[in-house]
Amino acid sequence: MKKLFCILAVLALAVSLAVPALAGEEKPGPLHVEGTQLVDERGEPVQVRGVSTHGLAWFPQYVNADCFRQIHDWGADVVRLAMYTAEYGGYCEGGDQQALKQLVKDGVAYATQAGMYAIVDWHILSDGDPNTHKEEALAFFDEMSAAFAGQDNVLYEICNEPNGGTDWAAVKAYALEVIPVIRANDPDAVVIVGTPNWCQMVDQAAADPITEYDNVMYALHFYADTHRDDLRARMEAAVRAGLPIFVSEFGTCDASGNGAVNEEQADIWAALMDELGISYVNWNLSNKDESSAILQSGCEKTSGFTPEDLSRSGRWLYELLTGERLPAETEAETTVSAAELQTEHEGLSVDAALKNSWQTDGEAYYQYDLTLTDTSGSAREGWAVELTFDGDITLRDSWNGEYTAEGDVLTIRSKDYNGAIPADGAVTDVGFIVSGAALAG
Ligand code: IDC
Repeated sequence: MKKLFCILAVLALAVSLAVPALAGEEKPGPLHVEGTQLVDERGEPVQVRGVSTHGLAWFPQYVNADCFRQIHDWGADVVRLAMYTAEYGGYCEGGDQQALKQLVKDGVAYATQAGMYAIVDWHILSDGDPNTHKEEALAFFDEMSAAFAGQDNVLYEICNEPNGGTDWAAVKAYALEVIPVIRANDPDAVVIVGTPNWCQMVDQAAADPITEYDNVMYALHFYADTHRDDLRARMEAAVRAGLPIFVSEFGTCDASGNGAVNEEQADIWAALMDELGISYVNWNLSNKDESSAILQSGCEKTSGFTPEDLSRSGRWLYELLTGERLPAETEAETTVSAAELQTEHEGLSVDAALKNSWQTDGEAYYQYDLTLTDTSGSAREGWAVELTFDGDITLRDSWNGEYTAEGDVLTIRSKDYNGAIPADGAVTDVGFIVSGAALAG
């Protein structure tokens, strides 16, 4: 079992993310696809960059005029409106369809006011094959494309991430039914089509692209801490083979949407997308307690964000979009260290809660409490867990375990009095204090 967690304490900053007056509120003009490239009305290559909402049903509060304007002021040209179709409260599985459609319409209106493009995203996920809810998709896109027919700034993403063995033939067949419905209302709109295996198999689309319609692009999605050279090579090869790619979703962390933020890999991806002129959209605009969220989980604001409101992922995105560095010196980002926590036994879940943290003499101190819970359904005698930190640590205090600290790894073994864990039972009151170098962000 493997669990990742990040420990991040950011001290408040008095600086506000007030925005440079950028290009102004220029009206975004129509986009077309020429060869592999998105182009503007003059046929000049354009690259649009921006951010995706989280699920509209769960985080509707960020669909507001001030929020979208601020994102635009950071340099974003596009907002993706992610409407889940299946997951809890999804459009096709019990969600409030009227409310969700209204959020999409409001989102498009706010994006328009802010001078941005909007992507209407039919966010399939656990419903792996877009044909599962094809009838609802046809009706939805008919209604949406009729509503936005007169607008140049709306793009349609007709199936977020085909997965679960759905092949390109099935996705293509679906696209060939949905595209004409959109075209009937909005003849020139750019349509983004998902590709198999969570939008990684762009090679399959490149081998058999849609030739019946123009202005079609193909989605590639990546998560920087999971997908690296292999997927970059596949993206590049597909572009060389003539496929127009739109990275309509990517994360700076791992594919779960959580885990460690990998700025280094994210930078490599951004450089390649820039080089190839590929447009991209970052996941996600929310304060959910997960590392892909661009806002700190404690931030309750829905606009007017300041640097301390941004998560590590948010800071990366802000710097990328604005081309500015956020002030680091006052920030004392006392990371300890994204720690990786592993147990030696299958079926033992480890919850490490950060109870306290402080700094003394340039060292950052962290106090944790662990709860070990059996999930295997069988009793065990004795346990051991291993935590790997970002940097070397020194063990300062510990209780109710045998501890060994070596380099960046802390190993904890049971004492004879707390080694037994009954089936589905738990051990608590295991804890420690470690210190490490405090890193300036
Ligand atoms: C994740 C969210 C998470 C949510 C989950 C729902 O970050 O909060 O609980 O969906 O199942 C994708 C998907 C996107 C995922 C994201 C991270 O398009 O919906 O969001 N991800 O797992 N593809 C690859 C990663």
